[in-house]
Amino acid sequence: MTRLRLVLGDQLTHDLASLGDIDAARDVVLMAEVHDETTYVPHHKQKIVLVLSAMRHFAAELRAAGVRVDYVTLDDPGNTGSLGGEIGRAVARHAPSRIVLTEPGEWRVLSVMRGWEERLGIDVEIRPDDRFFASRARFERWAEGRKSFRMEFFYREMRREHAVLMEGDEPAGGQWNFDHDNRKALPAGIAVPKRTRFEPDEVARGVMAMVQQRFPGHFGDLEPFGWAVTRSGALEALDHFITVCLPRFGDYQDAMKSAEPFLFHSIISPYLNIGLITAREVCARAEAEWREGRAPLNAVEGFIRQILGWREYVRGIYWARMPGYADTNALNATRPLPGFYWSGDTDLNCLAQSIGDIRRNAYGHHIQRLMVTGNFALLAGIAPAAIEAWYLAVYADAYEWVELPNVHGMALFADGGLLASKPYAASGAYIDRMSDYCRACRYDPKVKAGPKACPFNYMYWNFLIENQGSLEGNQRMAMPYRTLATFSDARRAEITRDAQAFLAALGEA
Ligand code: FAD
Ligand code: DLZ
Ligand code: SF4
Repeated sequence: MTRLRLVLGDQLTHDLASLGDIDAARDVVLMAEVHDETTYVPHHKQKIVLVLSAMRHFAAELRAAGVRVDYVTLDDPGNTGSLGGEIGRAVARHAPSRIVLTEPGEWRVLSVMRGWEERLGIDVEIRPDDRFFASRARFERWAEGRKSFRMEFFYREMRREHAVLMEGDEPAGGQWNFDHDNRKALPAGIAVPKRTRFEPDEVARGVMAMVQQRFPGHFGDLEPFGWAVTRSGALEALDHFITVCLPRFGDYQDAMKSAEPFLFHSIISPYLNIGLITAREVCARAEAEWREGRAPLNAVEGFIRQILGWREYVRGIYWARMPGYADTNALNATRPLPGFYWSGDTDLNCLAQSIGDIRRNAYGHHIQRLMVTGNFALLAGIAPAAIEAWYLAVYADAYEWVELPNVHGMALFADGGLLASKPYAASGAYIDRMSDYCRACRYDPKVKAGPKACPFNYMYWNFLIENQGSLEGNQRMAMPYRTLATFSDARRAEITRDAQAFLAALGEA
């Protein structure tokens, strides 16, 4: 009997669980481009081009391997616009005995899929997504009984369990974490490598024309489009990172520079998140570089920690805490999202540069996300749901399972400290230390009050004053609160006055 196997746009992996035992003679793979998935947020145009082009290539690869693929394009006249509608039409076309799925990356999609069995009257089998090191059940076992989750302890268990960077029972180099060697500012004159970008092939050009015509109002520049849209292209990009950038990844992981959007970062998250390359193969490649003496341990450990640690950990939190996770708002933040998050039109140069990079590339690196756009949203008290919808739209790698914990937990502290032990709040001094943005800004990071003062400075202290009740008891916030206690009443009043004037003007931006 025919089994209908659905492959979603972020499941483009040939050994995907739902393709595992495929019978090429009888089974049918369904892939569908649908309006609902392309518009649930105004995705960056490049993200839509990447996903749909990669889907089309993946379908062609399956067909070349002898698999029957039923592929529905966005402009198919019968397209119902939803995954549920397309699975229903495919059931009518193929009369399968069962539907086989791999669990999707988002709660929103899983909750719809759970209703398919009853609606369609046939068996629906949902298989765990085994492309991650830790299954959802494995993370839940680790999390059970813990009041707060700390990535570092989870990461150590993952290192041991998967024998990554281990020497017997001990971590390679005698320590689990080499962060004290990392996170330097970028030295003047350092050459930043030119990155592998890809000319759009015929498939991508076709999708670009369709996206331009159908989604002109979506965020971001369509061109130049430089993403790989096949596994072989993604492997080429990975290879360039591993051989050219990895040795300095750790050192300059937190640095920011105008007109250098990628620095020494890997730029592989869009490929990892749609399955063109897998976390296991990326970690294995990085570890081999260290073992063969081509990259230092601080760089390789730092890089592997992002994937085997952070990426797995945020996914675990997402599934352990959804659907309620998104609804918490520990700091009662309610301000609407300022319009400049979409336009980039602001005189705060760090924000203008970071948002400009995203508009051009559908990419921003971690510190831009956390310490510029995220830090501003935290200090300004932007409503979590408003800023989360922005983060989900603007990056080529954005999927809720990874976006939400990073924004809600790490950047906004909206979960009250489940994920991060303290808010990542910082004044202009941090951005000045880690970037060249302040040099070309009309504000001055060294000025604390008045029209020339960097808004991050008074917003930082205003944030501490406004959230004193919630944050003062946090051990890791003791130092800034001790400093705040030394401020005179006049200084506190000045902070409040400057912050309120700035925030009031934001409402008009
Ligand atoms: P590198 O800096 O080269 O890191 C290597 C890999 O490690 C990344 O490709 C990614 O797979 C993984 N990684 C690193 N940090 C994290 C992290 N905190 N959580 C999960 N994986 C991580 N990542 C996404 O993939 N999608 C998102 O929507 C997303 N939203 C974010 C929002 C905020 C506010 C913050 C602070 C971080 C977010 N991240 C997100 C995590 C991280 O910033 C990106 O994965 C990274 O910048 C992608 O660029 P890269 O591939 O060059 O990463
Ligand atoms: C992101 C995305 C987009 C833009 N379009 C599609 C699509 O047309 N068809 C599809 O199957 N998947 C698409 N995706 C990926 C899905 O949004 C993703 O599978 C879910 O969000 C679950 O992670
Ligand atoms: Fe950003 Fe302040 Fe620096 Fe301007 S001075 S770039 S607003 S941190």
